[in-house]
Amino acid sequence: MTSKQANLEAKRIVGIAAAGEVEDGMAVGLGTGSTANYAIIRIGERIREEEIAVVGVPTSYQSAIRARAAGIRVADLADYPELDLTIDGADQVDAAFNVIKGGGAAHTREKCVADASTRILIVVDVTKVADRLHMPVPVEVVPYAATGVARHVGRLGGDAVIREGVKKDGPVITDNGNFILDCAFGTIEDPENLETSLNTIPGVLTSGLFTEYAEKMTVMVGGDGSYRIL
Ligand code: ABF
Repeated sequence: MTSKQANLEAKRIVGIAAAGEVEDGMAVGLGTGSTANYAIIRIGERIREEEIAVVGVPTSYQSAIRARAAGIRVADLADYPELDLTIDGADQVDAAFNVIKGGGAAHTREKCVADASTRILIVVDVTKVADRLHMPVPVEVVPYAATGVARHVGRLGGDAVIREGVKKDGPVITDNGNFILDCAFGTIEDPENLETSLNTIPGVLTSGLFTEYAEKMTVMVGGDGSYRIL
C-alpha cells in the first residue's frame, strides 16, 4: 500500500468510526474535507440501515451537496442553533487540542458550527498531529481589506499569501464571498494569543485557529488499520 493509499485508508477508518457516535434524533454538524466526507457517507448508510432520524447541518456548500447525496436531511444552522455533535476534519492539531482549520476554505462556517455544538469530534490521519502548531494559518478576509490585513500579519511576524484558486489564477472565493490569506508564522508558541490578535485585525472575518473548544473536543486519529482517541 502506498503512503497515499494508507493515508486515505486512515481517513476512511476514522471517519466511519466517528459516524458511529451519531445517535437517533441528533442534529449533527457536518464538516468539510475528505475525512469528514467518510463520516457523511457512513451516517447516510446508518440512517437507512438502522432507520434512525438524523438532521445534518453542513459547514459548506460542498458538505451540503455531499450530505444530500448521502441521503441525510440537511438543515440550516439557523434552524438548529444547538447541535448535539459535530464531526469535522482539521489541518493540524496539537497536544492541547488547539486546531488549525481552513485548508478547505470553510473554517468560518466550521467555527460557527463548532461553537454551536455540545461535542466536537475532530477526525484526522496521523500526519495532522503535531507537538506544536506550525503550519500556515488560513484567515478569511474581506477582499477590500486583504492587503491591509497582510500588512498587519507582517507586523505580527507572519507572512500572508492570498490563496489562489486551483482552476484559475484568481483568488479562492469562499462560500461567504471572501478571500483566504494563508499566514505562515512558523512554530506557534501561543495559539490562543495569536487567534485573538488575528481576529481583531480590521477586515478579518475568521482565523483558522480553533483554540476555544478543547473542553468539548475529542480527537480521533486514524492509522495502521485502526484509530485512537487522543
Ligand atoms: C476541514 O477539514 C478543513 O478545516 C480542513 O482543512 C479539512 C481537512 O481536510 P481533509 O480531511 O481532506 O484532510 O474541516
